[in-house]
Amino acid sequence: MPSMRNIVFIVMVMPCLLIKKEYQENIIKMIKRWHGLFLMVMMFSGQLLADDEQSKTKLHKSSNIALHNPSHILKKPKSHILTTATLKPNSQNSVNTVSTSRQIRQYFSTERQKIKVYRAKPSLSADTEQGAVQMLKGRLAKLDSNLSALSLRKKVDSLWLKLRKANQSLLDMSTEDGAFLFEKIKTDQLSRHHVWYQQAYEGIPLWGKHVTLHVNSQDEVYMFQANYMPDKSWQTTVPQLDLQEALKIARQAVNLPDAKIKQVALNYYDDNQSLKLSYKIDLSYGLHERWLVFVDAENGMVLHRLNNIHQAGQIVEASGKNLKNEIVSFKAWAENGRYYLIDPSTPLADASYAPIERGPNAFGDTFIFNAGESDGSSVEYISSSNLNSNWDSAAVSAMQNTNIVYNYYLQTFARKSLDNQNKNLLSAVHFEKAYNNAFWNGSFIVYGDGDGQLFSSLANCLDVAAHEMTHGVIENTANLIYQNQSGALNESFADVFAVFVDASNWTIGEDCTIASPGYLRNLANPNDGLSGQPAKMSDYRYLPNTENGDNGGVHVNSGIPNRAAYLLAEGLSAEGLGTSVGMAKAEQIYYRALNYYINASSRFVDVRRALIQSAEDLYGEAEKIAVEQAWDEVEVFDNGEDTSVSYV
Ligand SMILES: [Ca+2]
Ligand SMILES: [Ca+2]
Ligand SMILES: [Zn+2]
Repeated sequence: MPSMRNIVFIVMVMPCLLIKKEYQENIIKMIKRWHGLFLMVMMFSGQLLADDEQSKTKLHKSSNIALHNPSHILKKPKSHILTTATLKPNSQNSVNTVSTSRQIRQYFSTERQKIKVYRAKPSLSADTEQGAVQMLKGRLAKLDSNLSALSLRKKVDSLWLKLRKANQSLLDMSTEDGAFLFEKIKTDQLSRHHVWYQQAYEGIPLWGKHVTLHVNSQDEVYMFQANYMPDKSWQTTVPQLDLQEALKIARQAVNLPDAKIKQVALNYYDDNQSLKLSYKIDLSYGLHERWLVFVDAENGMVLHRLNNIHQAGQIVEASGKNLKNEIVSFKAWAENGRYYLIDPSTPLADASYAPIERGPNAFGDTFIFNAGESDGSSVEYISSSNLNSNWDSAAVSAMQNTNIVYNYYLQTFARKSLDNQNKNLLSAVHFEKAYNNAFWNGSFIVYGDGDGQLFSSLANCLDVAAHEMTHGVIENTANLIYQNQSGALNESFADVFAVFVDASNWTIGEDCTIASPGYLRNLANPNDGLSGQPAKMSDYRYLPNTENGDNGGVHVNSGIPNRAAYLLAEGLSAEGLGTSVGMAKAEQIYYRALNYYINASSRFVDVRRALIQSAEDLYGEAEKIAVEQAWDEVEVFDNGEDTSVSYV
């Protein structure tokens, strides 16, 4: 299958960090083992699947969770059935007529003076965006003396109604029956009562909306807390979606077609825009899966899903020594007394799930794996029995550098991971024995340990992590084709952003290169480096577009655009050639060009033009001139003619 081979060759060779002639043997060796990487990817996904299936099967057999009959749970008294009627509009002086938060603030400051308390000064906290009171404190309401013989439950209900009626315009809460459902009451050692109510509309709960009333032993309300929806004129709806259809949608939403339905109820779900009538469906599967899914009862859209397993594991703050012997803090996953080098909160802090059992989610998590000096066919989780010691130091470095690069892109460009859509950040350390390279394979950043002569562990190099992760960013932006000039630009952008991230020097690989001169490449002086590179077009090397020719010299000719980047950011000033724009402007100019003005087949001259356009967009004439000077220096001129070159 030659086509399959070629695909794998491209995947393997594209991200290689070095490919000077004397190291091409390594590449060729690697290519000969092409089946190794292919196997790794296949085996890896296969292994997760196998584990997942096994544990599910096992758990399935031992678990015995009773299936509730949803039709019983769903059945509601007749008064709870919704109509298409609309609530009457609010009165003119209600909070909802106040449109801006500033007006709402003013409203509350006036209203604060008028809180109906029977004694003492009240205090008020409010959500000024929503126009909703969060807390009232003071002597807010006292039970009428003729009611003191009533049961506790009747007394608190009466106090609650009294408080609402006395402060109707402030609270903007319905005083109708069914607007608040009693939940529970607790009495503490000071004989104070704490009462919880669930907000509802015509008896259907508003999910997550509760109020708490605090009553002292003299039957006075001394405090009130709330998270509620002010009484808007809600449009009522009736469920259009069939229950069985909703259950099917919910099972699909959590990818568990055989999940058991533990409970179903109609709820209103606040999606921050409106109140949606929904089926609230509580699902379980085995012991490790417990989900709450909200399905819109009108159109079947999944409004929200929430993993309800809390005891299985949790994200914890851990620390360990990296390859530099520094103590590094990072997030880890704690489960069954072990700690794993997994951060499910980066790049997306969504609901926790079971990362050990299920492996990486579709997106949104960071995992560091151990290839165990293999070709990746036996990757394992990295874990420690101690939160703050005994961690694999190469893995700690990989986690640390992944976080730094992720945060760089987030903070500098508001970019959410490599694809700007919270793609998983997956790395593997200890790839093969004494492997002198690192690569990006489209899913994983993979690090070798180095042979101890040419390189030490490549996971120690922040700029290597940034280089490989930037290949992932490029793949999701300009997607420069990995051959000839566009390929050299792919390599160059990976190096340039590696310097923007690791900004203290213009060299690549100084923390993991043992052989002289102690780094792999030098953007300021491309001739000087473990693999010497050309620094201007007159030294451009016309290599064949083959594996042996480094795809037309992608790791060779990248020296030319590399030096142009150095000149733009610092070198023009440093070498007395003009005025550089500084790192902060340069990185914005480069990022904008990569996103909007560079395409898959761009040549050097196209990037010169793209950077000029970005400099003009973002800054002005001085920055535009700096781009022109930088590219003139490396002899990439723009005379408006076709400057494409032919390849041997
Ligand atoms: Ca996540
Ligand atoms: Ca560096
Ligand atoms: Zn590369």
